Amino acid sequence: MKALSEAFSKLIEKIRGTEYVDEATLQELSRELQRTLLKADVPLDLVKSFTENALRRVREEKPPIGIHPRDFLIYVIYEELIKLLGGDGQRDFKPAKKPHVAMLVGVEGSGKTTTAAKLAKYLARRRYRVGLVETDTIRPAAFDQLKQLAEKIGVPFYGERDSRDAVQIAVRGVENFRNMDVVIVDTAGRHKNEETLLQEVGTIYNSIKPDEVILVIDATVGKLAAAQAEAFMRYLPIHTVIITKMDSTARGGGALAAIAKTKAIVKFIGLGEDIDELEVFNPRKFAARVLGMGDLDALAERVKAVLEEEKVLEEIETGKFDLLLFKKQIDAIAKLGPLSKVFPLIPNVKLTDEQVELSQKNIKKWRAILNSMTREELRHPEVLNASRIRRIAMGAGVTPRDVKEMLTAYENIKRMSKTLKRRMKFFK
Ligand SMILES: Nc1nc2c(ncn2[C@@H]2O[C@H](COP(=O)(O)OP(=O)(O)OP(=O)(O)O)[C@@H](O)[C@H]2O)c(=O)[nH]1
Ligand SMILES: [Mg+2]
Repeated sequence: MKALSEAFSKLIEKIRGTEYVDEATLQELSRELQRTLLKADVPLDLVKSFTENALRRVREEKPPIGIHPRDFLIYVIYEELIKLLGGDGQRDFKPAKKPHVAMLVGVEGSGKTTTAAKLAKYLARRRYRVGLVETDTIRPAAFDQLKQLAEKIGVPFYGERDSRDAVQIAVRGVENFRNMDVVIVDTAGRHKNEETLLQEVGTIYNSIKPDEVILVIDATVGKLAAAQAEAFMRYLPIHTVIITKMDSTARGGGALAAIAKTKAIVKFIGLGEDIDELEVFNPRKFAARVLGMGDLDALAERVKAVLEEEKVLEEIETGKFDLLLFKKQIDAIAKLGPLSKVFPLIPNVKLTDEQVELSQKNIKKWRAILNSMTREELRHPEVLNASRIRRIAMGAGVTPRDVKEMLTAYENIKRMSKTLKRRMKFFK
């Protein structure tokens, strides 16, 4: 994890230090990006598609207005990295029924028993009543291992020290905790061979029909995580994945990417041996950490706002321009930050300081006015009459004259819209 973020941070530093992002620079950066991803053990096909996508986007999409090419490059790498890690989406643990039965499976030493306890603690802290069940009858110390962890975190435990029948322990354990919110069932990892292990967890699955099967994978296996997941998937469904030991390897990124490719969802990552070292996996946060930049989301927001703005301009060009679209556009522009910073970057728009200041003031006022309008008024500006304008002005804390001025500006833009080309000309 540390090695990975060091490699990526170096790359980002390099990009930040480049003055021009020309083709030669792009080629060099892309080779370095590939090396970094391969070092993280990201599967080769994903490395290729990652760099190809990033390069194509940088070449084709072009930095939006006001965004420096190198910032755009960082933004693209950031967004592609998030995609590589499984994308945005809900990952928190939300039990849908009572009890929610979760079963942990995984190969020997992957961290199942430790993770069962970590998860129990995580949930207990969120006020869920949790029960822990140990079904490992093969490793002699498994019973005591989980029992002790359960006592340490104050969560009830079920196990049968002398039983040899993992399936029956699972059934009785789930029955024993039927009044709990969540039951976590730990399974064996050590077995005669892979086949008998997979058969056993398959049988336990069919006997207790858990709501969630969680595959626990050791991050040090890197890209082999996918093959491991697929092996288990032949015997039982894998709903979610927890990747452990992210703290002790540079291959964690590869494991995460390989799992994302199987479409299984990584919900948590383990970051140490301690019982508290479990974290909800958030690809966005993780990518930002790996790239070693705190302000990435601010950059992403800015790029998205500009892209949104450009999209609105396109919509304007196609002619469906009502006040709702006008409002969307004003909102997008407002998000770009101080206009004094934005305008100098737009080609062919030269404004005096007073004009910039006036635009800034107008934007504030216009947002207030637009926010005081009903959806019907935004959609069909023609319904606006004197009494509606008075009501809107009152709501926005402006004069009816301000409202009329905004409407005039809107009408002008609408008229100009045929020739408007990706420029915020109307603020002239
Ligand atoms: N550094 C680190 N070590 C971990 C993490 N999770 C588990 N471990 C360690 O990995 C080792 C194996 O953990 P267990 O929880 O016993 O693994 P298991 O899958 O239950 O093992 P079997 O029951 O034998 O299959 C222990 O020494 C744990 O302390 C983690 O996130 N980071
Ligand atoms: Mg175990």
